[in-house]
Amino acid sequence: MKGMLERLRKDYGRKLVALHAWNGWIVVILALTGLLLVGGFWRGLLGEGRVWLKWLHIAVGIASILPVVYYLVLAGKHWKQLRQKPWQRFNVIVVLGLLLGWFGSGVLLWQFKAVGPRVSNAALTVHDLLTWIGLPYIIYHSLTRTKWLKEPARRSIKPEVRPAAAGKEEKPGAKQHQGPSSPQPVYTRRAFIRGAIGVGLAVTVGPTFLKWLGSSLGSIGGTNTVDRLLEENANRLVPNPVPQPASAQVVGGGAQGHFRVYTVTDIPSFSNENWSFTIDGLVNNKFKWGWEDFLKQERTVQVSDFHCVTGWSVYKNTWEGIPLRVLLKKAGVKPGAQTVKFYSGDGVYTDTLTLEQADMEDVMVAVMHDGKPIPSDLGGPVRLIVPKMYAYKSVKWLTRIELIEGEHVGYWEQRGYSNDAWVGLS
Ligand SMILES: Nc1nc2c(c(=O)[nH]1)N[C@H]1C(S)=C(S)[C@@H](COP(=O)(O)O)O[C@H]1N2
Ligand SMILES: [Mo]
Repeated sequence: MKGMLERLRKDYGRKLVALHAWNGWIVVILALTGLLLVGGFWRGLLGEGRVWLKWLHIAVGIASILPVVYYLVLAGKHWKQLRQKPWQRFNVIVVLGLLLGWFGSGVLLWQFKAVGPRVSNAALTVHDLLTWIGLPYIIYHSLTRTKWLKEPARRSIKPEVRPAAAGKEEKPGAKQHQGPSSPQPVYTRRAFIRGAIGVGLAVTVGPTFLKWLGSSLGSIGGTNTVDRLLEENANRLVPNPVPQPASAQVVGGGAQGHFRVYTVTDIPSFSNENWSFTIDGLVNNKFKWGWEDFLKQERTVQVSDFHCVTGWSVYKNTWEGIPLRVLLKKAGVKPGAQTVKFYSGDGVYTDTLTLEQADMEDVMVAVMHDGKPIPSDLGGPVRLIVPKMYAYKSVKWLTRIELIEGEHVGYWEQRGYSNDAWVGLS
């Protein structure tokens, strides 16, 4: 063991440089794949590619621990070397903290099913927070250390090793007049460039960071952005549904957390003219309702949590709608039917439940959230809610339910998501 450590530590300087380069590339890959994954914009474009990207991000993320562990083997010597350089020591601590934090929270996000939503939620917050702080830090760090900045830096630190100065008798006073290569202006230029990069990053990344911070803190405070989404509602369905008392009072006390708007298409918009709700396939009574017919149906109210596989949840949603089992009863499922297939009005997204799953009492065709219509961004006017399963089952803009024989593979399941969507520990 000792011999092995010795061997690992041999050639220490060259190895540190190589480690640093490896680490840099790993961070670049993780940053790019991570930002693509988080950007809602890419969902539809990437499709199946998104699932591959996620696996790449996870695999490289796991591999990222190797250079860290290797560094720790070399760290003792490096640390002593940095005795006189508190800022470099600070930098080492920050980068190690970032890498370990990203790694730990990343493993928890990867294992979302085993750890359950509460842990995933916390891990996602940590992962995001480290990204918003760490990425600008690392970009700043690497930009200010590229060669063109480093060379003058070296000269300014050690002016005595400049070949031009070497061997010459130093005449007092002569050094002050060496023009642009004298230490003072070089330092100023470096400081200026660093400052400019810092300001540039603050301006570009800052607003997104503040927005994220605002919404995370907002969700802790119990407010969320649903009201804002409702103001921007693209749907034009009249009249508005009249909430049941439990819904109007928001018996759940108001949703906690905020929805990330996920869609694989453009957000569709509906009006009384182009919206309808159909049940067909293997049923005795097919029907197709317009908006006013839909509103005539009896509705119930439930309070339930909503979990996405990517780590975020919204707790204590007060949903109002028609229980799916009631609709299926009304339609009269024929004996040959095995699968309930849900179609989105976006024309692309589908998902399924087995008949047995569809019979769970909290599966709901929802039309209101916290006493208000569901905004178009969140799947309104009518979306499916399957509280006991991850939210990719909760089809937005639900317009059709078909009873079929055999199986159908839903949109994300076709692209690698598990058919088993049960939420684990809660
Ligand atoms: N039509 C449609 N329904 C959908 C999706 C989608 O992209 N299109 N995404 C699913 C996923 S993965 C999640 S997490 C939730 C997100 O719901 P939200 O956008 O209201 O937050 O909707 C689900 N239903
Ligand atoms: Mo999701």
